[in-house]
Amino acid sequence: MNVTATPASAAPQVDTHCPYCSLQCGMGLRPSATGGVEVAERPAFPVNRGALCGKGRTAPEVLRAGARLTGPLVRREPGGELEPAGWDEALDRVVAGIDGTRDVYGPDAVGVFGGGGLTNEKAYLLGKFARLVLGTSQIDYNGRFCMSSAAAAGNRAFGLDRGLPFPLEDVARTGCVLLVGSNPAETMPPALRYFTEMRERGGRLVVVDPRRTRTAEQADLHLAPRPGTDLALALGLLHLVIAEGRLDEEYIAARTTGWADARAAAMAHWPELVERITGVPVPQLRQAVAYFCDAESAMVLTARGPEQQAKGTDTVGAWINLTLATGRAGRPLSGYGCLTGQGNGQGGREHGQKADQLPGYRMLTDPAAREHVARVWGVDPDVLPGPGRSAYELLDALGGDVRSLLLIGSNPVVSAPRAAHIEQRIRALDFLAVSDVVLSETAALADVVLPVAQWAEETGTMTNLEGRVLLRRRALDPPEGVRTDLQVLHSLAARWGWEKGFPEDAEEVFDELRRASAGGRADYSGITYRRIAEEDGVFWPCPDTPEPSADLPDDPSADHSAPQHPGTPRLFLDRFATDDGRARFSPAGDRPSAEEADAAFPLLLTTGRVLAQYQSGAQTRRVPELASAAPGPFVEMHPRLARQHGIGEGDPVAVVSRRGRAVAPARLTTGIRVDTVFMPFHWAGEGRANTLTNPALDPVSRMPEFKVCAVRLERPDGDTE
Ligand SMILES: Nc1nc2c(c(=O)[nH]1)N[C@H]1C(S)=C(S)[C@@H](COP(=O)(O)OP(=O)(O)OC[C@H]3O[C@@H](n4cnc5c(=O)[nH]c(N)nc54)[C@H](O)[C@@H]3O)O[C@H]1N2
Ligand SMILES: Nc1nc2c(c(=O)[nH]1)N[C@H]1C(S)=C(S)[C@@H](COP(=O)(O)OP(=O)(O)OC[C@H]3O[C@@H](n4cnc5c(=O)[nH]c(N)nc54)[C@H](O)[C@@H]3O)O[C@H]1N2
Ligand code: SF4
Ligand SMILES: [Mo]
Repeated sequence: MNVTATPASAAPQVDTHCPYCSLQCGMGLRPSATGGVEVAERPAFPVNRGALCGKGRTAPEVLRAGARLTGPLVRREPGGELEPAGWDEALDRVVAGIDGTRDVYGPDAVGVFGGGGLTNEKAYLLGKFARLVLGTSQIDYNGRFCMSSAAAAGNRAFGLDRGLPFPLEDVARTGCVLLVGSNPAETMPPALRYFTEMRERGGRLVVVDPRRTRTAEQADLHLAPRPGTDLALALGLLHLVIAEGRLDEEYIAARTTGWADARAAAMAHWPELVERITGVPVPQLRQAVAYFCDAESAMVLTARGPEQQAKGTDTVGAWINLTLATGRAGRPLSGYGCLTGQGNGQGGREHGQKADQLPGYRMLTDPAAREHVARVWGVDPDVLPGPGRSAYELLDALGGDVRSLLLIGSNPVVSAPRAAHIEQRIRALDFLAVSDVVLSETAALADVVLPVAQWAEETGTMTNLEGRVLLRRRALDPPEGVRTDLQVLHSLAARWGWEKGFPEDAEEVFDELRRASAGGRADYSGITYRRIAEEDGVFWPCPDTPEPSADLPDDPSADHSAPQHPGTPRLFLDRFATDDGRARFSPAGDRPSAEEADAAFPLLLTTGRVLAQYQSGAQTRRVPELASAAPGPFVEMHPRLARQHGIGEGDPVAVVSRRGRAVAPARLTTGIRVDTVFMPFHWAGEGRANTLTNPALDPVSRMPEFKVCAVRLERPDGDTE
C-alpha cells in the first residue's frame, strides 16, 4: 500500500474517499499487481490535497479475503456455533426471527441500530425500512455516542446543526482557534495542516485538553482542565470577556437573544472559582481570552472532549456563548464549529436513522414533516411511528422491551458505555442479526451475520465534517458471497411484501432522498451525483431552485438562466436559521459531572483515540501495519501517580470503576494531569475501556459520559494498592 511505490499503470484510477473518519480524504484507487486495488494520491481534492493518514493508506487491507466475511453465517441451534449458510437461508432466518418477535410482542419489540459510517443512501433507507417495513419506532444509531451534544447545542443556538458552518480552509485564515477536547494530530492528521498554516500566518492556537497531546504540543497555549469541567471553563472565559470589557455589544443587540441569563451565569463564575473547579490557573485563562479577543477573527472548535459528557449540550452551549458575546458567530473566518467524527457522521444524522428524525433533518413529531415524507414514501402519515429510544436506552432495553435487533454498522460490545452490561443485554436478545464487513465482537454474538460489500466496492454519498456531500465510487466488484447493504434491505423488504420503495441502486435511492429532504433543514434536493463529481462535492443546504439572484426582475441584462443553487459553504453570514434569525445564548450555569472523584474512587478516567486504530477497532485491528503500530490497550498516567502506586512503565494495572474492572499495561507520561488516567477504547477483552465508562446521559442529547468517570487503580491480581 506504499503510495510512492505505486507503479504507473495504464488502468484508469477511480477517484473516491477513505472509508474511515469525517475528513473523508480524497484518494484514488487503481488495480494493484496482485489483483486487488492500491491507494494513489488525489492531490486535486481540496480537503486533504493528497495527504492521507496510515489508516486511509492501508484501508484496502480490509478488502482481503483473510480479513473479512465472505459469506453469510447462521446459528442454527441456540447456543451453537455460527455456520456458513446461503443468502436465502440467512435472509429467511432474519424474517422468521423478527416475525417471531413482532407476532408476540408487537413491532416496537424490534429494534434497529445503525451507524454514522453508513452512506447517506443506507442511512436513509434504513430509517425508511424500520418505520415502514418493520413498523417500529425503535431505531437509533451510534452517532448518538459521537456528536449528538454538539448537534443539540447547535440546533438550540443557531436553529441548524451542521458540524462546521464553514469550509476547513477558513481555519487556515482565521486569527485564533480555541480547540476544545480535540486531538486532530491523531484523529484527523491531514487536517492539522490547516492549524499549522493558521499559525504560520500569525494566528494563535489554544488547545483545551487534560492531556498534552500531539495537537497540544503545537499550541501557543495549552489549558489542561480536569476532565468534565469544560462548562465551568467556558463560563470563566466569558466572565473575563465581560470583566475586561471585550463584549461586542452591538452584535449582541443585533444578532442574538437571551444575553441577560447567559451573562448572569458567567458572572457567577469568577476566575478564582473557575481555577478551583478546572485546575487551570487564572493567568492562563486571561491569556486565552487575550488571544481570542485580540484576533480580528476567531473560532471555537469542539470535538468529543467537552461533548461526551452528561452535560455536553450545555457545555457546548457555553462555548457557543463565547463566540456570540464576542461577535464571532456568523462572521467571516469566525464562529463555532464541531469536528464531527465518523465518515458520514454528518449525513448519518440527517436522513432518518435517528430515533426522533425524518429525512432532511426533519423532526418526527412535526406534522408537516410527517406529511411531506409520507407523501414521498407513498403512505399515510399516520402509519409513521413516533420517536423511539436513544442509542444507550435502546441497547439497555435489549432482552427486555426490545427482543430482536437488526444492527448495521456498529460494534457496541466494544464501543458502548458500561459495555459488560450492554454485552449481557445483547446476549439476552431473542434474535440478533448483524450486517458487517468483518466478524466484529458484536457480530460474533449474532444469530445471523450478513456479510456486506465495502467502500471500494459500492457507490454512495457521504457528507463530511464541513457539510460537503461527496461521492464514493465503486472501484472493484465485491466478492461472490457478499452483498451491499442496499441489496440486503431490498431483499428483506421484498420478503415482507415491499416489492417497491427499496431500490438496490444507490443513485436511485439518492434521488428519492433528494425529494424527501426538499424543504427540510438539510436540503439535498439540488445535489446530484453529476454535480458532486464535477464540483468536488456540494455543500448543503442546496435546494433544487435557481441561485438566489440580486438582479432586478426587470433588468434586461439579468441572467435568469442561472441554472442551479450553488450550495452553501458558509452559513449564518446574514442570519441564523432560527425563526427570528437571531442566535440564542445558552443560560446554563455549571454543575458537577455525574460521577466525581471520591475516597473510594479517587481518580478520573477519560477515554479516546490513538492514531493507528479506528473506533471499536473492528476494521483496523485486522490491518497488520496498524496492529503493530498500536497493538493493544494501555493506561496512560503521570509518573508521579504511578510512583504512588508502585507502578512502572509497562506494568499491568487494573482500573476499577463502579461498572467494572479493566486491565492493561501502564504507559507513563508527564503530559497528563496527575489526577487523571486515560485509556483508548479500541479493544475488546480485559483491556476494554468501556467496561469502566459511565452511561449517565445528557438530558437533551442523550449522550453518555464517555469522557469522565471515577476510578481507582488496583494490582491486576485484585489487591487494592
Ligand atoms: N485515529 C482515529 N481517528 C479517528 C477516530 C478513531 O477512532 N481513531 N474516530 C473518528 C471519530 S468517530 C471521532 S468522534 C473523532 C474524535 O476525535 P477527537 O475528539 O479528537 O478524539 P478523542 O480522542 O475522543 O478526544 C479528543 C481529546 O479529548 C480529550 N479529553 C478527554 N476528556 C476531556 C474533557 O473533559 N475535556 C476536554 N476539553 N478534553 C477532554 C482527550 O484527552 C482527547 O485528546 O475521531 C475520528 N477520527
Ligand atoms: N470509551 C469511549 N467509547 C466510545 C467513544 C469514546 O470516545 N470513548 N467514542 C464513541 C464514538 S464518537 C463513536 S462514533 C462510537 C463508534 O463505535 P462503533 O459504533 O462500534 O464504530 P465502529 O467501530 O466504526 O463500528 C462500525 C462497525 O460497522 C462495520 N462497518 C463499516 N462499514 C460498514 C458498512 O458500510 N456497512 C455495514 N453493515 N457495516 C459496516 C465495521 O466493520 C464495524 O464493525 O464509539 C463510541 N464509544
Ligand atoms: S484522516 Fe480520516 S479520512 Fe483521512 S485518511 Fe485518515 S482516516 Fe481516512
Ligand atoms: Mo465518533
